[in-house]
Amino acid sequence: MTDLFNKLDVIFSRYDSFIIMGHVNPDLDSFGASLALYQRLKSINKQCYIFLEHDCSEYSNLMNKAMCKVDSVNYINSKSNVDFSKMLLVILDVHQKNRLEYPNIMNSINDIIILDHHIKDPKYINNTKLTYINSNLSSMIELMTYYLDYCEIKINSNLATIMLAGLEIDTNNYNLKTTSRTYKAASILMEMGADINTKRELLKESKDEFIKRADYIKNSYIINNNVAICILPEISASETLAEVSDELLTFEDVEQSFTIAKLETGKTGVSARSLNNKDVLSVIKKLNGGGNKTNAATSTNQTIDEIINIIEKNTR
Ligand SMILES: [Mn+2]
Repeated sequence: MTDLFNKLDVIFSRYDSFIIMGHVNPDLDSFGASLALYQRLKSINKQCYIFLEHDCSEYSNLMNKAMCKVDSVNYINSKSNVDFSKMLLVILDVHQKNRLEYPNIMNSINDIIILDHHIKDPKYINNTKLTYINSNLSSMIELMTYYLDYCEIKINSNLATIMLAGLEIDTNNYNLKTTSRTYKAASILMEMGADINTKRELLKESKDEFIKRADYIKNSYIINNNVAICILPEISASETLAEVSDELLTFEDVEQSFTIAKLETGKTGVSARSLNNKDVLSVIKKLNGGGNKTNAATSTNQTIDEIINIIEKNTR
């Protein structure tokens, strides 16, 4: 990674001002990584903004709590009176235009860097100064922790805590894509001052959210011996589908999970997860989706019955 960090530093040295942007519906991985990069750029005296289009009250409860814990960060949105044209846009935790926090920024920006850990989508943003997409990384936090460490940047305890929380969310408590380097990143964050009690407080969810998810899971069922199917009864965010699929895998005898719901786009989303190297990607590909063997998703115009039929036939 030293190679990448050197390259980043060389590119950063050529610009005076920066915008950092994550994906729409920011989470603690994209936000924590943005804050980390912000600290790095501030340490080399750069002008720097984190782009968040909305007020904290419009984001998730978790984001809201995290945003209250950080101070003296310059945020920017599409209404800000700033000339983007000479700035370097650093995109974190996403690499498709339509999934950016503010896709229209692409009309007023020339120079871009992308750092991501998701599986590369054919619709990736091209013509960048640098694109680093490594789907073996657990999270952006993992990458940014090593970058801060490499740059010997000191961060405050609240930021270290937010980053540790982001790492735990993206890995589902060190159950997904976790390697020795992930645990080492957690250890570095602890040394940087992450506080376990504050992190627990930050990650607390409301009882209502818990019960809602438990209700979804209560209505899930098993087909083909080890395949859990869960249909959500309302229009849902794709993040929710992923959470439910992750959770279904924690139950005995479940080796594959498929969560299905109507999305805000009007399409139907399917999030699939598996254990023991069972291949859910081949099923999701039949629904025009993508991902990898153990973690795949799609959004499709097919009906829920058609989708279940395809899952049923292809997981036998
Ligand atoms: Mn992430």
